[in-house]
Amino acid sequence: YKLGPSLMCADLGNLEQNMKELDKAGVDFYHIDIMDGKFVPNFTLGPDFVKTVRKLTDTPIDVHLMIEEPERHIDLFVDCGVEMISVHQESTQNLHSLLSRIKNHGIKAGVAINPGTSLEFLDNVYDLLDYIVIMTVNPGFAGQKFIPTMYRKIAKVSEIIKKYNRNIEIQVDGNIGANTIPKCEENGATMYVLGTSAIFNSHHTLEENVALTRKLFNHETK
Ligand code: S6P
Ligand code: MG
Repeated sequence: YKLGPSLMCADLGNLEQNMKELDKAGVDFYHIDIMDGKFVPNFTLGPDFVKTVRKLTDTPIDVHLMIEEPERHIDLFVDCGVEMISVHQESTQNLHSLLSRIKNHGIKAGVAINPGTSLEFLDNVYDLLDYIVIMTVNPGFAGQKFIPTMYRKIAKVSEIIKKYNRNIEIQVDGNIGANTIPKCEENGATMYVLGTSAIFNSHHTLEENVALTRKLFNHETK
């Protein structure tokens, strides 16, 4: 499994210090949420923030685009030097061509799927996918509650991937923590986005919280 802190939940006034601790804790990627106030009812980070993060770390950066018409803005994010970009199935009319564009830049391509979206479309784009992001909350805000029907969706996506016989990762995003990680793992999730539920809370230091999070996984599947 891979662990990726969601930087919208970091203490932005102490970003460098937060990232030093997280890199020391050995996190596998950084997840950066981009919201446009239209596709989702909130605004968050943008390309300048992504560039700042790039300067601070060599750890892979995963950009999660929650924006309308992502095809209009994709180059802005490609140019930030990131390793992974996910776009929402619901946000574009041209998913296949958009994913091809991302892959042509040598960047891993992901599709993010809202809780209410079905999985049939995957049959038409799986040849281009490096990862699938199962939204386990409706996107827009940190600190929401996990939607329990999403466990079955994770299991379904695992089955579909097996059927395709391709190496596609399953990322889960939204309220990932002690109460939800064991069941996500059981159902086949491989990448975990860590926000307020797992690490960005005042109970312990970031390093301690990453260590505690690792304990939630079944060691056999490490
Ligand atoms: C939600 C966003 C997520 C959040 C993450 C926060 O719209 O895509 O990446 O940052 O869910 O984690 P938590 O534990 O506060 O839900
Ligand atoms: Mg996200």
